Amino acid sequence: MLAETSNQMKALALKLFEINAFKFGDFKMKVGINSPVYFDLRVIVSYPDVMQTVSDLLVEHIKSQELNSKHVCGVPYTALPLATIVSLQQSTPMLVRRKEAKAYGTKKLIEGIFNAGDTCLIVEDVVTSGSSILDTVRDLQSEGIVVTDAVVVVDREQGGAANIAKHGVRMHSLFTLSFLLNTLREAGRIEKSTVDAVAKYIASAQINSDGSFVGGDKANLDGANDLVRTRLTYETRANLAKSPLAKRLFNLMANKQTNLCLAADLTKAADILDMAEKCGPYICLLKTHVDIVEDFSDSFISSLQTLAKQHNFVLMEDRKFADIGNTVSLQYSKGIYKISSWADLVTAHTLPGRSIVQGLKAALEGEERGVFLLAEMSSSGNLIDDKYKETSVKIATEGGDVDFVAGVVCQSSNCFAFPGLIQLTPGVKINENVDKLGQQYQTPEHVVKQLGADIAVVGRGILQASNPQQAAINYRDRLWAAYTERVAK
Ligand code: 5BU
Repeated sequence: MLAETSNQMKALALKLFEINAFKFGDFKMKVGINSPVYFDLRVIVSYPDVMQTVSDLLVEHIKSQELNSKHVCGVPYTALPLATIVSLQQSTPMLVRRKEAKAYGTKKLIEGIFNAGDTCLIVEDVVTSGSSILDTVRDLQSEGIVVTDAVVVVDREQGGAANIAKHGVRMHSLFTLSFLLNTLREAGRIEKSTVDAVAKYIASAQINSDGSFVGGDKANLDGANDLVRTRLTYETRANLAKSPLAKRLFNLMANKQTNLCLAADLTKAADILDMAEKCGPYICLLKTHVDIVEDFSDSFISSLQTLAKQHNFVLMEDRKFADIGNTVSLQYSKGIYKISSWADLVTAHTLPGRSIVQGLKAALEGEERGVFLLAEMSSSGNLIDDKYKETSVKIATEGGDVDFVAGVVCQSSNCFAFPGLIQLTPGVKINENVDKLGQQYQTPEHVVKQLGADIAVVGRGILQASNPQQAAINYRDRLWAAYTERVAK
């Protein structure tokens, strides 16, 4: 590879990681097991510059490998736009494979003009077992078209090349998973433990073209679970986070050794400041409900910010925004509280849909901020069901705003898989199970070890203790011990 191309490839690898075209974590795969790496190259259609670079490199690859053919055909659907650009750049006519033959009319499987005996180059985005390529090859061959080569963007190195070679098709990949891992490692974007976990998984998860595993032993997949979110340290997760605020908070938690959030639900500014002063050294996050403060003032906020700096904790306004984008944008930045001017983090419901995230982001003027999206609540009888929860997590992990989403407020470890997000869990108290108004409590150990909390929110457990500072120390110690036990397993 030429040095210039090699640099271009490395830059593209980093860019693909940045735009979430691939992620590390614990993901369910089509073949029925979990994988520590997940590719979604569908996102590149939203980044014309990335699309351009990928297709330029594909064309260069086709030329250097002398893959001359009469037609090109993309494997539906992700590779279709790529195949279109390759076709345009090379003036090679395209063929389009229908995934389902039309129920009416001509029942054609392949659209485009061709003759039996014509050659066709396959274009594909990501190859795992190679079965999608083989489906396309089969349909082309049934029309008499000759297929000998496929260019692909990423080879996951799980046996796809060998599988398609058995059917007489050579695979030419732009990237291998190993190259991507090494490039990210070199650039300091992932840790060695991530590289090792993925490498271990790839070595043991070789797949036949029918989707079965080589050796047939699904239970023995080394590394498949090594990137489970709750087993990773906060340091590791800081490196995997897409949101700058999540990165900052993970690092702060690791350095300060605390995963305690104080819910400072008091109604006098002086009381909140007093509590922040006493508990500051033991918390990573101080959470406010600023609309319950009776004597709110700008000087209260500046004092709170000074304490946050002095004791190194992050500020979260638990506003639970829930309106249309335009309204939340105003609620976030205007009015008496001007939340966006001081709160590092806010919370929001996903009820209005993805536009809530865009609305909040639109209010910012360059400040580094983040949002936690609610996927579950701790109150008994709340109306959130599994579908709502799943969609909330999708909003948090997919789309163009993932750099703004720092975490998810939820009550269970299986709520989301991506280790770069922080799980915030309220409803924590040592000596009580419920309050009189529907709040349900769990112990510090239970929320961290069983429910997957990364940060536990404690309000009245500390605020109403006879010695709040001692209570904060106690909660901090128990929560941190539970976390260290969790990651040591
Ligand atoms: P408590 O005093 O520890 O019960 O306070 C819990 C805090 O967490 C309080 O500020 C709530 O508004 C907040 N909270 C919650 O309790 N349950 C939830 O599901 C969500 C937030 Br979301």
